[in-house]
Amino acid sequence: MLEDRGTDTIFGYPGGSVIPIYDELLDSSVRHILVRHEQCAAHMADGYARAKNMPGVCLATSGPGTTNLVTGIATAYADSVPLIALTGQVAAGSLGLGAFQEVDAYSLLMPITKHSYRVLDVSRLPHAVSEAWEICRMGRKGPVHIDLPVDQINSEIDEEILKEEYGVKPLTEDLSGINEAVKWIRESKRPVILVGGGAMDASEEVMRFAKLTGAPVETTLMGMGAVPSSYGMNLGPLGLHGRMCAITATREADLIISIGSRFSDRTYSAHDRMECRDAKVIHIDIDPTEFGKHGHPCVNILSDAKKALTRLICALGNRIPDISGWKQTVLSYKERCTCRTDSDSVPVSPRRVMKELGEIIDDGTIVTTDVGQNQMWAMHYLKIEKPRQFISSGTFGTMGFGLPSAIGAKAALPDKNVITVTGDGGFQMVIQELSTSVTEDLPVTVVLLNNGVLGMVRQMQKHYRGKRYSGVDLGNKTDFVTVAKGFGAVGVRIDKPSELRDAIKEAAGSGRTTVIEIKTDAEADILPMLPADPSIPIIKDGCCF
Ligand SMILES: Cc1ncc(C[n+]2csc(CCOP(=O)(O)OP(=O)(O)O)c2C)c(N)n1
Repeated sequence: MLEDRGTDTIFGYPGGSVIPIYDELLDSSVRHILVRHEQCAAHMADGYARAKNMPGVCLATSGPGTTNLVTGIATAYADSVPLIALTGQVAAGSLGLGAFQEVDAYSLLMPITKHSYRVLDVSRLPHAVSEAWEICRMGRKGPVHIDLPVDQINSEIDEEILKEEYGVKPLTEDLSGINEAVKWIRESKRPVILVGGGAMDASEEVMRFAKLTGAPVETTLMGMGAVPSSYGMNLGPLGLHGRMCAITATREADLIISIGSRFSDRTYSAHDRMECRDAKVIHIDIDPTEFGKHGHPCVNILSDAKKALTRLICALGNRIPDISGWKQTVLSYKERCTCRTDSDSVPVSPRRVMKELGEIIDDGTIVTTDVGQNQMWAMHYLKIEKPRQFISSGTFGTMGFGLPSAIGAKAALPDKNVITVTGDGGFQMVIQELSTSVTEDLPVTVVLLNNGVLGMVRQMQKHYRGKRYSGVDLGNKTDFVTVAKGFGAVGVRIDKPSELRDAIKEAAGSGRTTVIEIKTDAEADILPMLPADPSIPIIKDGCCF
């Protein structure tokens, strides 16, 4: 059934309870990617799904195989990524008896999936697969779990059952707020458009809306790529480490038009909230549970972003207020928001890495990131022009996401150049997947910012704990070039900024998995940084006005 629906790749790791599935895989067209740790099977399926915009599938055996999937599934759930997680289970008749490798996977995964099926009778399997496929993609996307007791997947199914039709309940929509939204847009003198991950499939409509209203645009981490970085009125990312021009514009706005963003604490901080308390909010979202969290007067439009924007554009017509003064103001903020990225310093400045990397990113490139300073530097400085070109773990902030999600993206779109930006902490959580990348011939380029520390945590200790560094020193003993070679990949060490561009270019064009280890400055901070406590001032440096 998955094959019929277009699944061409499954990321997994076998064990006794899923041997029947592995046996069937031999006779199917589906490619199986054997990972080195199940967490990475879920991250790879996640990267595949984000890059290709179709469900990713991961597969693990019962017990420890299933528990190893948990972080990867939670990551996909938190970022609304469509995934199907198949887990083996002990025989239906042994459930609850503490059989070998039994775990209550259904309960374990229920809070981090949109739905969880336990197939106690194989005749219900087609129903579960068919619904899972629909549920993971419809409305707010997310993972669905199917638990498969081994005796059931070992038994035969009546072919007639496969012909049955299954349906899921249509989505509820409420577009009744459109007229009020139009009124608010026409009254607004200082609107901003906040674009989140929910707008990823509506980038054309977002651009039409942005150009029609002329309102400045800012994105969340998940919204990167939904609006091209090169669009003049794109102020860049909002958030804890966002751009000061976007942060300042939001604070001065009288109307925030949010498209597929959920006002998370990392994007829309207590700092921002304090400053723009009186701003109104037009909130377009497919998930009604996200409405009202921001505490502003609001109009909520419960709908898919594409549909809501099409209606809104039509209802606005050409009666658009003149906001040229506001546009000039925010553009002057944008001009002041410039940072030096050309430093020749050694150890290398992470900003310089982003500058050099940025020069080689084209439409055929996908960038994934890990979590930490490396991720925030990538978000802050890379120019991303297309939807689904930038893949990062937002809400769950999962270290170790970068490399496996890159491998998943490469499996999804083999013609793309896939580059992952990572730190030495996160990379070492999943470093074994270099072996998967090499063995399965899914080459990716790893841009490793090796600062020898858990940089993001260290940065917080530096600023909030008076430089009392605790538990953040990774030491500088690991030779990543040798480790890369040990896995059959290419390893390159960069000490000088001038060597960066050629090294990245060569790696990307080589068709081989390459780790580019760049010794970076542990003292470099990603700024600005907005403290969680709004009474503490924003920490800035020379490039934040
Ligand atoms: C699995 C996991 N454990 C812990 C954290 C908390 N955390 C967030 S960023 C960070 C440091 C990351 O260090 P590194 O990978 O070296 O990247 P850097 O910040 O130096 O770029 C830590 C420990 C996390 N996000 N995920």
